[in-house]
Amino acid sequence: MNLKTQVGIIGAGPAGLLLSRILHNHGIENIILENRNESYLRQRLRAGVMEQGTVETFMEAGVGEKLAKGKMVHEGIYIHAKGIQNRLDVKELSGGKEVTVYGQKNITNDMIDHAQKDEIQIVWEAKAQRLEHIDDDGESAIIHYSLHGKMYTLECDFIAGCDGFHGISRPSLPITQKNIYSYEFPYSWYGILAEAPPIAHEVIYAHHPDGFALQSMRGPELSRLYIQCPNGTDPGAYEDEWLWDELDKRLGVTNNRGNIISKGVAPMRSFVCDVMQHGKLFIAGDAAHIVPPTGAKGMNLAVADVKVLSKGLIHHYKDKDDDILNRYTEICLRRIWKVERFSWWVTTTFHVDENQDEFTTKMQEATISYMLDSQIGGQSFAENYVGLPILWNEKK
Ligand code: RFL
Ligand code: PHB
Repeated sequence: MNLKTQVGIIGAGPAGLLLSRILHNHGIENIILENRNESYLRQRLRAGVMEQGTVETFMEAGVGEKLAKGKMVHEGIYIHAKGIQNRLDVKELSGGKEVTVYGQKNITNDMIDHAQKDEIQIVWEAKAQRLEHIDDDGESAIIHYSLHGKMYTLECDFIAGCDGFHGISRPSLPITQKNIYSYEFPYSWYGILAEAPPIAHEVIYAHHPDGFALQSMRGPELSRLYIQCPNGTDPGAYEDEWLWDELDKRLGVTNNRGNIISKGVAPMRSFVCDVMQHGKLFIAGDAAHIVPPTGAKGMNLAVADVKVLSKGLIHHYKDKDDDILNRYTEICLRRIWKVERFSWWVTTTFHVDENQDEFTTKMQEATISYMLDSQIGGQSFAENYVGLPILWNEKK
């Protein structure tokens, strides 16, 4: 079907769904085109930790009733290093802020439910193939998309490219290699979801000679655990027994063991595209940047972009004011680079490279003890962990 709307959104991940909801709340028409089918989106397991500002954004957008009931609030984290279990009081160190554990899968389902209740159009299995008239040429922008083997168009005033790292929006911008900053880490994460009560009520980050490990959760009866593994590891590579023993050793706890219902391997990459807009096209979330998962920032960054983009579009339609839209890339990047730095720093502090020399290990241990022993070291971690503010004003 050929369609027409005000804002055409590509992708129904957290970025696309949230943008759609906020625009809808302000009377701005939008349609989402999503490549995958609905059940795939509803099952996809990913992020877990939300910054305070992310939770507030979902609440303000009116999709937070289940989040308010099901959320697990964390006031601190555990750091297991040199055989000792330490706790960092993030709430105290950040002046009263906290983070929340609530699965990306759950908030995705909540947003899809709301969209369907309010008859916001999500076209499933619709793959955007080509964008036309994205320049300021006085024409409507057009997304050419395929659906069940046929090509159609979505005509719109603006295109929001929320189509993740492998989407078509970023490559449709007039960018060159010079606009791309990328780093591949020499290790990956092996993640499991297990039907077992998490042993610690807050997240444990472990620095261990055999590699990083993390204990998190998705509910009172569901543990989410990760260990560092070599790049290219097969998800079937590790036996359950070996995994539990390795997790216990690295995390310094005796985990509750239960049925492992999911195993997956995630590579680790840092990536920034420093152009996030051109004419009528704006990109947001993983389409524009990737962080390694240590520090839990990917979805939070996507939400921050959407806060800026939605405000810019609301000002455009309601006040004919394009100041924020014009400065979209600049406002977002100011925060993105700091979050990239934090994610890279936590990753390189806690992971052990195969060929790591002893000096590097000592530097990692000193970084961790600085976080634990120094008020300012702890505050610096906590300020980033609970979420940095968006700076709206022009750079002085
Ligand atoms: P998404 O979620 O990738 O959604 C993009 C959507 O676009 C669709 N798409 C297209 N649709 C139509 N036409 C096309 N041509 C299309 N091309 C793509 C895709 O099907 C998809 O549905 O991007 P978005 O919305 O920007 O959201 C980003 C987050 O999903 C991501 O950053 C986080 O999951 C990262 N992440 C974490 N983030 C956190 O904030 N906290 C965490 O605790 C956290 N833990 C994690 C993570 C990511 C992980 N993995 C698997 C990489 C833990 C892991 C293991
Ligand atoms: C998660 O729960 O998936 C998680 C928690 C903390 C992180 C990354 C991921 O740093």
